[in-house]
Amino acid sequence: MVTFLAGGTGTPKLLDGASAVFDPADTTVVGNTGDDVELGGLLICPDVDTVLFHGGGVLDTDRWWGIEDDTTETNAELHRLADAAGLADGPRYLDDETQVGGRNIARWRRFSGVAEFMEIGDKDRAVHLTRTSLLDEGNSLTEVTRTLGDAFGLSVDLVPMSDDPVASIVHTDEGEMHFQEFWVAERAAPAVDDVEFRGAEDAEATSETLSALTDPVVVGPSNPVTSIGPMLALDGVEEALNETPVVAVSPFVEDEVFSGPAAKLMEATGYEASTAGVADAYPFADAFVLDDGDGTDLNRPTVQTDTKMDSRADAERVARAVREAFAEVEVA
Ligand code: FO1
Ligand code: CA
Repeated sequence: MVTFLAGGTGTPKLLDGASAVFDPADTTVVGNTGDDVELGGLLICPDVDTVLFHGGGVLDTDRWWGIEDDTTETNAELHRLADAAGLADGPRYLDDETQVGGRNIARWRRFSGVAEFMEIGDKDRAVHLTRTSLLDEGNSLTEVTRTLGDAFGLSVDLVPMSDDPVASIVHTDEGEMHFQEFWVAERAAPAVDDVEFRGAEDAEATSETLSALTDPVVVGPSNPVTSIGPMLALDGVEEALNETPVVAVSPFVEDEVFSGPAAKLMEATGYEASTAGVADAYPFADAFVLDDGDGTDLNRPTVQTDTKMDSRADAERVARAVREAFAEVEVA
């Protein structure tokens, strides 16, 4: 049995090769939900969906989000309508805290659908519609994710970290904003002061998540702040990681990051933007997989390989290095 903690791009890339090394039937993937937003009344779970679409063989692997060859007619029409009506473009937050059905709507991640600021593909939207409707019928996000996993023919067990809303809020020189506003609308341009996981104190890790954390855990090369941070902010998660073997794959080669805003967000939250900073953020990690070109001395067992992943063969190589790292901490 093995459990992967998954954020946006790095860990799904690793999962692409992991099935050759770890039996998918014995693999659980815990998805970050700190990036989730409600947009035009639909709940979007980008990190969970990347794993879902990847497992279903339909992920757009140029962008590593959304469905390949999806159309965007509804999104384009939303922009056309808003423009014709003279409505301003850009993210529009909703302020009320209405409870709808079983869905715990939280205002700090709620956006109106006017001029939809994230590009939601037409097939992608069908997933959000189905998810939101099943939540409104009273199902938990865990149950809905299992249903969608079956629909996409997933061979791994995919679970959201929590059924409760948590939102990664980025505090910037232009005010506080949701991670999706920072990343998609602002292209990560504002200077960052801090990152907050709003709702995390009141949110519970699901029992499925806590039970998966009794197995050996792989922290993929995801963003330590916005992909893994929301999970670590939940009660019981770090404690569980302290009790089980953990191998982390660095998303850096020394101080060079592979993709995304990790460096900026790490510096803002008090970590060095480097492999050494990742090791500081993961005190529970028992061993690391580092790139061949990464000479960081971590005082913890390390296995080195080429960690750049552009193909399934690359991902398999990194997954084999993960297995070797587990051997270093005496877990088969
Ligand atoms: N990323 C973008 O840069 N622009 C988008 O318009 C966009 C839309 C989008 C829609 C659905 C989805 O699941 C993901 C989407 N992403 C988009 C990716 C997302 O913003 C982040 O890359 C992930 O949250 C990172 O973990
Ligand atoms: Ca540990």
